[in-house]
Amino acid sequence: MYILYHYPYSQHARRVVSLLEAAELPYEIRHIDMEKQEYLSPEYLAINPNHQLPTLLDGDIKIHESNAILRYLCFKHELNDWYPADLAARAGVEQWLDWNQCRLGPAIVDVVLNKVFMGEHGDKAAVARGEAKLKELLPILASGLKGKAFLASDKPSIADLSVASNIFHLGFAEASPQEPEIVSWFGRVSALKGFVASLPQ
Ligand SMILES: N[C@@H](CCC(=O)N[C@@H](CS)C(=O)NCC(=O)O)C(=O)O
Repeated sequence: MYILYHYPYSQHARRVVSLLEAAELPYEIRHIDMEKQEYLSPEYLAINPNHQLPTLLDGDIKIHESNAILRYLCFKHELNDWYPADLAARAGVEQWLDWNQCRLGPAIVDVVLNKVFMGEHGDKAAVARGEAKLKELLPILASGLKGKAFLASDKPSIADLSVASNIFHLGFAEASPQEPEIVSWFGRVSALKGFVASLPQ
């Protein structure tokens, strides 16, 4: 039984739930209330000194970094549909996983954290910076999806779960992308039962 330190409004934690649910892996949620700053508690810092969600425990193995957790689960359970062995498809999965962390993710955090979750304490300059970045990045995602059902092949992969968790997050700021390729791809990911099960109630 896996233990997942989780908060439903964490896009990083939700992507792990998407895969656990899709692959029907047994897990138990340990809810960390971010509003109450439980991620800064000494108990949680002993589990993840980065004070971030998610963290996955598999017996003595403790993993932080959401995409690393996705890869770990795929390796361990040979989830080859979600993490294809074919070199070209694998390269696509890796590319979009890293792009999501390094490029898209920070822009999404700038916008959603500061516009929505920080309320009146939000940093308006960060919102503007994030919005400007999204103007550059969303067309890149749209162009990557041109003529394709999913990011790396004709089947959904962990890259789709990872990127879609961020695209869903933009909805909180009423900033969902309007590019037709992203809209139709997001519709396909939104029909996946694991993705549906990860959404906050
Ligand atoms: N690179 C990390 C980012 C995790 C992350 O930023 N989690 C947020 C919640 S969505 C968090 O815990 N933030 C609190 C903090 O950074 O102190 C991952 O992919 O797991």
